[in-house]
Amino acid sequence: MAKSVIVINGPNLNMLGTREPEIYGAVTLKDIEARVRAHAQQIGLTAEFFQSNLEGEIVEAIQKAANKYDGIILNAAAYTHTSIALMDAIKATGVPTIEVHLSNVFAREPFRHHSYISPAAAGVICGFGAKGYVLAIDALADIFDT
Ligand code: CA2
Repeated sequence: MAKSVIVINGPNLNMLGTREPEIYGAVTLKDIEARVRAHAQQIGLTAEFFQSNLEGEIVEAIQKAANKYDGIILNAAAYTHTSIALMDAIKATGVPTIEVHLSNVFAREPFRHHSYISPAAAGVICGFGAKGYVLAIDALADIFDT
């Protein structure tokens, strides 16, 4: 059976393409989903998508992934820098998780340089815009194959 991936996006990412294109690009979340779905299919994976502005809903989505998906791609947005709950959820599921950020968080304000997600993640991709999600699919495919 094809390995499956859930792509989880956090707060405000539903507004992509409408504001701050100089930081986050002009693509919408729907565009990103279409690109990721197409690439996943090309390499024999399936991808599903979830976005929420609420921390608890994201915790629940990560918990539910434990018995349903083989990998997680997570852009926790601002919760990256604040949420011990998300870190604990990722550790508890044991599902390989790739942390993605559209922007290069290390070239931005110091408060964006710390991530609670990174210690629980298999790897981190940042600064490549929407392409980062596609790279994360390839990273998970490599993990699945090893
Ligand atoms: O670069 C990323 O992907 C971030 O996760 C985006 C978060 C930010 O808090 C992180 O430090 C880095 C912010 C997402 C906000 O998304 C917007 C989209 C359109 C318009 C305004 C905000």
